[in-house]
Amino acid sequence: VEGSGGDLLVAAMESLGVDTAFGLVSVHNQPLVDAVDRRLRFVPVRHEAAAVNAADAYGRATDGIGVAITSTGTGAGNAAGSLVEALTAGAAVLHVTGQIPSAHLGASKGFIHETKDQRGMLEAVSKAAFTIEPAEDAAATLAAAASLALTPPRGPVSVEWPIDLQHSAHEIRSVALAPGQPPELDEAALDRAAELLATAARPLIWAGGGAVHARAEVLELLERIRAGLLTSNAGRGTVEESHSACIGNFAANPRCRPLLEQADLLLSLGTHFRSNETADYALPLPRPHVQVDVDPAAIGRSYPADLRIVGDAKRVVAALLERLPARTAADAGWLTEVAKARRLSRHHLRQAIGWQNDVCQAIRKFIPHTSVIARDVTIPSSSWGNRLLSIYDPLTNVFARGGGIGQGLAMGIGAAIARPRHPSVLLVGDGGLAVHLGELMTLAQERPWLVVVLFDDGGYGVLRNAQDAFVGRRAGVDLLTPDFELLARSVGIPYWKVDELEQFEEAFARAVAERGPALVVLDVGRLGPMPEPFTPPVKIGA
Ligand SMILES: Cc1ncc(C[n+]2csc(CCOP(=O)(O)OP(=O)(O)O)c2C)c(N)n1
Ligand SMILES: [Mg+2]
Repeated sequence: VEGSGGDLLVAAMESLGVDTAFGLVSVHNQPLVDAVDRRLRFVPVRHEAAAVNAADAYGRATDGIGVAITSTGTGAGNAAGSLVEALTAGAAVLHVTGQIPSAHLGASKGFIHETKDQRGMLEAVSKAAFTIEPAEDAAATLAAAASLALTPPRGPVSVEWPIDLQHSAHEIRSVALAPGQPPELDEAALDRAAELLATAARPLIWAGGGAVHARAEVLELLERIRAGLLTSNAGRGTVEESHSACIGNFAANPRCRPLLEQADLLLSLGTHFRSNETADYALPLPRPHVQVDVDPAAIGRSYPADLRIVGDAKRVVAALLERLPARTAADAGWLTEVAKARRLSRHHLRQAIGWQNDVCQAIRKFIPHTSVIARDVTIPSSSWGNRLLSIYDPLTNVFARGGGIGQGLAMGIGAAIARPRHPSVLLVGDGGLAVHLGELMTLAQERPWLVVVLFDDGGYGVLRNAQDAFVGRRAGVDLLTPDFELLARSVGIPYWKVDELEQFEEAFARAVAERGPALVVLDVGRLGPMPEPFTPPVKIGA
């Protein structure tokens, strides 16, 4: 059979198990949009950055890949910020973008949408970028791009497709994936690591985003060696956060300091020990440190590694379990210390956030463990959403890992479309929502089951707090916000306003019961400040 480039893209999506593409139509991607819309689902977003964010979250929420379609030039450029996020997060995205007709490529004649070195621009922000040329290479190029995106460490891969070659006739066949081969495991290093784990008295495990595919193995290891579990934000849910040995994303909390000091072994799994989670790499971590990562360059980069193991967490932890005795040398009292650190650090945070703890608990009460909790970069996310609001499954842990505001709404939409049988929730601030306010229309039009919980403090609250604490003068932080009730009404999204804490539970429960889009706005000014105003976990000043 023959078809357009769009039909070929549909065949690729079918091979990948992807039923939806997110994008913005243009003469430079018309055949792609047309075929996806005819045969699968095309979601028309209002900005190309949102297309990539939604595709990214679709991939994260399904443990797969998402597909984004953009136009040439400005359209591809608009996608760049979100490609940066997908690359930072190690999230698989197949980004297909237009390109000017192949006959004019590189000629700088000012062809409509022509861009100076579009592929170079995409290479800078993606894991890799390809150009489809000649047309006969299209299937192989799409397969190579998707395979690379899905090979750990995952990432976004861009494919630019000259418009004439999208229109030309393609032979339609399924697109065979060829993921990269995993590295050979170092048996001697595994033996040595097992010995260290078996003889440690007070072991800790630190699970990062690279550990989330090893859930059963990490749980078994945790219990076998009777360790405590710290996670990065990205590693949350590797073990359900209700587990008594799971301290979670609290390593930098002062109440965990004694535990870090007492521990006599650290096993880290697929983590980069990023600045926000390690007090800018100043957090003292236990030694010896056994570091496992699929990327050899990551080992020893942020913290010294005493033993290096290159490999993905699932295979490595399984190999360690084979080598470990049924019972190891852990101190009888160690798990008590772990549970204490877990309890004290959570208590410390609850004290710091005041009334917002009630909001946190109410959200957890009315959604199932399978619900995606998407988080934009707002104070409620950065303080409690990233820690206290328990995650039970890593697929539900969707947030901008690079810390860029404004990406949450499209991520929430993408995740909610990927998991239509479960309610999804988005935590977002008024500043973050304003970045891609247009996506409220996408939400209203597509009607995924997404409850948007908006914290309106009339500005960039976290920067306001930082300026108050460290600068003494405010600049660029106070914002006009719309009347959200009118805004919601104008696009047909059910709306609740919360000015008093007592109203939240009922409003949220009713919003979840909508089984579609809903907006719950908390007036943070009226609800009052947190006992400890939240400032960013970064150094301000020299
Ligand atoms: C793309 C991007 N631009 C700027 C920033 C800096 N920044 C971090 S948090 C923040 C404020 C977000 O405001 P809002 O969403 O209202 O949340 P709030 O802090 O008020 O809770 C800003 C501007 C950023 N992180 N990302
Ligand atoms: Mg705000």
